[in-house]
Amino acid sequence: MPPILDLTLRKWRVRNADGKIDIPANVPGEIHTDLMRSGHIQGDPYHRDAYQTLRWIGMEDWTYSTDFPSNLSSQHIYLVFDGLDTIATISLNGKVVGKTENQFRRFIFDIRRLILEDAGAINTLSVTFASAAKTATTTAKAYPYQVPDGFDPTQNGERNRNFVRKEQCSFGWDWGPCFLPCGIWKSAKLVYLDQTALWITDAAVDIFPAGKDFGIKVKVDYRTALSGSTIVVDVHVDGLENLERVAETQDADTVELHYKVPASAVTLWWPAGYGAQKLYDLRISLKSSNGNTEDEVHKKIGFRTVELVQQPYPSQEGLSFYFRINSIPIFSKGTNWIPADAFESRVTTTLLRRLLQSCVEANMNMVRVWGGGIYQQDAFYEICDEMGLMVWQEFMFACAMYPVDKAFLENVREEAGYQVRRLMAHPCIVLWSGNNENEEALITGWYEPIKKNKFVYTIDYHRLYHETIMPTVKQIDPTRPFISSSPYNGIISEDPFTERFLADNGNPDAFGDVHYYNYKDDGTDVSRMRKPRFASEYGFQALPSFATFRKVTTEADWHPLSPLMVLRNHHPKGQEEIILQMDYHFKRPFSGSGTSVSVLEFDHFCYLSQCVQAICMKAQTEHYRRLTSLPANCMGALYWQCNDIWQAPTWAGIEYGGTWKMLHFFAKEFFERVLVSVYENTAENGRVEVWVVNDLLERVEGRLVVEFRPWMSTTADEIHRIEMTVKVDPQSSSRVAAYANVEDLITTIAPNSTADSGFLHFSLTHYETSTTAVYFPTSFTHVTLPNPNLRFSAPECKALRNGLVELSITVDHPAPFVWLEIEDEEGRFDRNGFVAIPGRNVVNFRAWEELKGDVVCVSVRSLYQAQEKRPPVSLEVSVTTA
Ligand code: BMA
Repeated sequence: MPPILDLTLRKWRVRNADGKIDIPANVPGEIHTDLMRSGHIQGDPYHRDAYQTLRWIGMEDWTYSTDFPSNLSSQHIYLVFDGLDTIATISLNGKVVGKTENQFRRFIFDIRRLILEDAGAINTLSVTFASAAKTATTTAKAYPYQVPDGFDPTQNGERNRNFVRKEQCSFGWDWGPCFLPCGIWKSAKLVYLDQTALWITDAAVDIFPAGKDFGIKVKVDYRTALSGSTIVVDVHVDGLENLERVAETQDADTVELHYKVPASAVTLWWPAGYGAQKLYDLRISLKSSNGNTEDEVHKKIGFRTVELVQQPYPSQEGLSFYFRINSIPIFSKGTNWIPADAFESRVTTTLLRRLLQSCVEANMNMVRVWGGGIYQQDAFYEICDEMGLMVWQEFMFACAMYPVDKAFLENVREEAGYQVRRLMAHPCIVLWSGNNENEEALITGWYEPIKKNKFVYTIDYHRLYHETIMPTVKQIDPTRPFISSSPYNGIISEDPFTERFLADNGNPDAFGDVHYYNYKDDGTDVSRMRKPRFASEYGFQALPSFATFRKVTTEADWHPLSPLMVLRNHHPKGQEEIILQMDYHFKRPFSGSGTSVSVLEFDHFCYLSQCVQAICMKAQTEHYRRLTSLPANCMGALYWQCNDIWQAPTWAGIEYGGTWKMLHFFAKEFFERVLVSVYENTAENGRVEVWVVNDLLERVEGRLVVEFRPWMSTTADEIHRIEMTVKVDPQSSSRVAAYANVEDLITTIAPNSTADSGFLHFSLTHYETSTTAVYFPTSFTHVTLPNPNLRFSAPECKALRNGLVELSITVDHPAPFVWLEIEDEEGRFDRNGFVAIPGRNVVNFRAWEELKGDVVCVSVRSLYQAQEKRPPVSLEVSVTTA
């Protein structure tokens, strides 16, 4: 490794154009967090409508500067930026070194001729970031024709984002604020390269199937000032001591090596739920033949094969669309990932680990890194590798048309190449996808100019995704699947390359993936939903918990339709839609339209919005899972959206900060590998169908017990039950029972009962495990619940050594949607939003780390509380450590 100077350790300052603000800065970091530290942003930028008043920051130019001594002389001196956000002019000692316009590229400049080397001389380095919003507008204006930017005023953002290669949602999105940060957002360093040094600038590692075995291709780019010495490259994989090298090529600054790895020599990497995630340490070292100098790079790799199977069926229209890993078809279960913060410097490895751990704990095996955000930091993919979370990785283009002038395409080509080389060693990545929804926008004419001249935008689309990104990806990473967009209908032929554009065939559900949203109809009525091969987006909004929302708002905002609430919900009519969906299922916790409610009513509104979101998402996800068997053969359910960028009403299942919404607890159940799923088939006169979905590679055979429990029951054994034997083949779904309608179902089990008098509980025992499901036969608008008299029966809890706390709740009558909240303690419950039954119900709280306080406040409520407008039952729990 040549000597380096880590520029992140230098003292930096940042100033605006007129120098009125001149403050210490952080590298890596961004302007907003610098301004927060200096007090120029007072308070939390996420507070209320602060994001609107802070918009001036994104309109200014900002100059970051530092200095460094000239204490090293070298033949070459490189300045390396791993990320500049975004419109940057880099100067050294007052002379321009270079200009960059892409947040997603790494830049290396040879600054040898500009550096001051005299002893005692001080070099001044500065990076000026021009306003991305202003640049976007100027560039768009100068472009020969209009390129629709997908702007929606409800998102309270800036225009023309499509002209700047910058995180698209930083211009505002339907779930996120517009801040437009700028800054040196990744590491920065100087590399001194002299005659005795070698420097690896890039190392791309491709693991691919080679017949029944694996191949490893390592491509190393390096720089050196060595002359007359050959470069020797060595690749070592821990545990695979005798790698067989099958080819080697060497150019002036590149070496490419191919190795063969017998399949029998490796332990495979598997997605979560299918096996272990074996990772191997790979070391690439470069040496000069005289042995004096060297450099090395480490990567963690895994061996697995990945195929995106798009094959015809013998007797039906369309093609399959599913991932086959190590020859096993996998039903992809998971969610869509957005940036975890508007300010990336606040996204720590700990936060990423908690969020991704939350995904695995909810039985997910895939996350889709959506194309409107950022290519995630290395830690994200390392954790996904470790946890077995497959990644559907998009290129950062979303919901817009994009320019295609030469400079833009060249910029994108560099970006795609860099990102693919950076990420391709990760076994977790199973797909590259060109963009989010741009094909749908194009083909179905989302924007006016497209309707007027579709040819222009179709040719542009082809240039960007088919002629620029696709060949770049295929050349570097030829075996990993690539699709040009999501949603996508596949291709008609490879040669000539011809896409089956989304609207160009009769049955879009029979090809590729779909995005489906329907906010108008009852979100639990699956009869209107699509029957796709793969559902890569679907969702409903809910509020964050009141505890979370309260932190960034004031009392005046606590109304479902308060101006602030409506402002922060960036989805048009989002609040009304939440209320509409609530009306299908529950009694409103307030009277009237929601413009004036009490604090308690608003608290209940937050809670109820989460109940609604959870049941709608459960219904839709189970619909896709039931379709796993032919004819639909649906093989994926990735809901919108995993996480939140701030505290607002959004589609997220996990709040900003990491608290699980009710949806995420439901996800844990609706993604279980063996699922009992009950639904009312409204297309068939309300027939109630009981299904078992089996994701396992083995047949499920077991006893299914169905119990009816009256809401008025006061003891745990006041139930009616029937039992049946079920058998379900591996990796399939099967209808195991059907009843003419809800009444038929109820009276079969409990002869004198009615649909509104109780609920059903299903439990399926197979081998040693059991799966349970709850079914409410009617909407809660019709049910009168008795007061369950919720209480905690354990005033003092023991924290077990692994950070687990056992809490118990006692009720007099069954209580649906029992919801626990814990204040100021970071962790998650093992279940939540469940039906408590008379007697003691145990819930475990597991802290992410050590439990901090010995007194924590836990509150619990149920639907009864919400509808009777009673406060949640709160208790201070003193935790003793075992
Ligand atoms: C899809 C996504 C996002 C959006 C979400 C909710 O269109 O791709 O762009 O945030 O729906 O509207």
